[in-house]
Formats: sequence, C-alpha cells, structure tokens
Amino acid sequence: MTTKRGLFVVLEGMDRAGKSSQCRRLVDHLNSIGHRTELMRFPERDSAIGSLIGQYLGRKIELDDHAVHLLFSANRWEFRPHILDTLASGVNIVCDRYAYSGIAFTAAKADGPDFHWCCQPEVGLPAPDLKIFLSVSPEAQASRGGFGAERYEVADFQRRVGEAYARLMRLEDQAGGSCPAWLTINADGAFDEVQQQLAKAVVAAIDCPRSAGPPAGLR
Ligand code: FDM
Ligand code: MG
Repeated sequence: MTTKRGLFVVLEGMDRAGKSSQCRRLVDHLNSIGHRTELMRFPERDSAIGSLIGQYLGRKIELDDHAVHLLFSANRWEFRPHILDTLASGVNIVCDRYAYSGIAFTAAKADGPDFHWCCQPEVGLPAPDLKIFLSVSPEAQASRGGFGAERYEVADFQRRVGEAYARLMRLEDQAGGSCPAWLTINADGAFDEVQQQLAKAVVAAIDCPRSAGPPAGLR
C-alpha cells in the first residue's frame, strides 16, 4: 500500500488573532487522534537567513524593502525540500504563516514594492491544500492587549496589512475553481470554540482524497 501524502495546511491572519497558539494546539490535537502532523512557521528564524530576518524584525539591522522581501521568500525556499519530504512521508504540515504573509506585509508598505512584484518570488513554492484565514475585529484585537515591540507591530500598519490580505484573497477567489480558495474563521470568540472549528475543517480535509504526487507549485 502506498502512503497517502500529508495534507499541507497554512494559517494566516492578523496579529492577535491567536494564530500561533491555535496552530500549536491544532498540531497536538491532530497527533493525539492519530494524524501525524508537524508544526512549521515562517519566518523560521532558526537558519542563517531566518536569523537575518529576526535581526531586521527586532530593528537590529536595516534592509531595503525589496531585499528583506526576498529574504522572507528565500526562507521558504530553503525549507521547500523539507516540506516536500515531510508530505511525501505521509505527515501533515500545519504552517503558521506562509507566502501570503510575505505578500501582504510587503505590499502594505507605504511607497514599497509593487503588489505584483511581491508575488513573483513565491511562484513555484509548494501550494497549500488548505488555506485558513483567522479574522479578528479591531475591537477584539484591541482587547487582547498591546502590540509587541517588533517592526510591523503598529496599529496603522496592521490595518494596511489587512487590506493587502483582502486584496490577495479576492484575486485568488476570482482566479477560479468552484470552491472558495480560502476558508475564513472568525477568531473573535473563545479560544476553544475557534479551535473546534479549525480542527473540524482540517480533519475533514485530511480525510479527503488528494493526488499522490507532491503539491502543485504556487502560481
Ligand atoms: N512576515 C512574515 C513578513 O513580513 N513576511 C513574511 O514572509 C512572513 C512569513 O514577520 F509581522 C512578518 C509578519 C510578522 C513578522 O512573524 C513576524 P511572527 O509570526 O510574529 O513570527
Ligand atoms: Mg508576531
């Protein structure tokens, strides 16, 4: 019997949506019910490229907006073999941020790189089987405490990131297919309720048939 390849799930969303905590809990849950699953995140700061990104986010170094955009993308490309091997071995991946963060955060910069330019370095990366957007209202965002100290953790910039995500999702939904490209889950409610919705959607996707080969490349 051949192993069914793992499911590649990506979670995106605004700051304070609870993405990282939800991803961790989801991975624990999936493993506990027998679905072997690995947690990944981008930026993955634990590499030479990731360390530069960490220094940039922590305001230790300055970089041109194009250059740092390419570093974020290169960080994904360096883990492409790992993603493909993991999926081929039948293990699912839950990924905390991916190419969509890359595009939305750079495209949100005032006088920054052009939106279409931002999309290009991502072309060819493994495409997720399921993309989930955790949405959070400005009120819930505010009630969850202040932003951190990293670059980008600024309310006005976050609003622009939200607009860039919306543009991205609109474009992908227009691009076709009979079902929406994105599943949006509202994360304003209680953590456990959001987790239940997430787990239900992901388990259903794991159980769906999928092609035996590697995932297609992002277009
Ligand atoms: N971010 C994340 C980007 O600007 N580009 C990317 O490609 C990715 C993956 O990095 F502000 C931004 C999003 C966020 C910051 O992310 C660090 P975490 O999830 O807080 O570590
Ligand atoms: Mg953060």
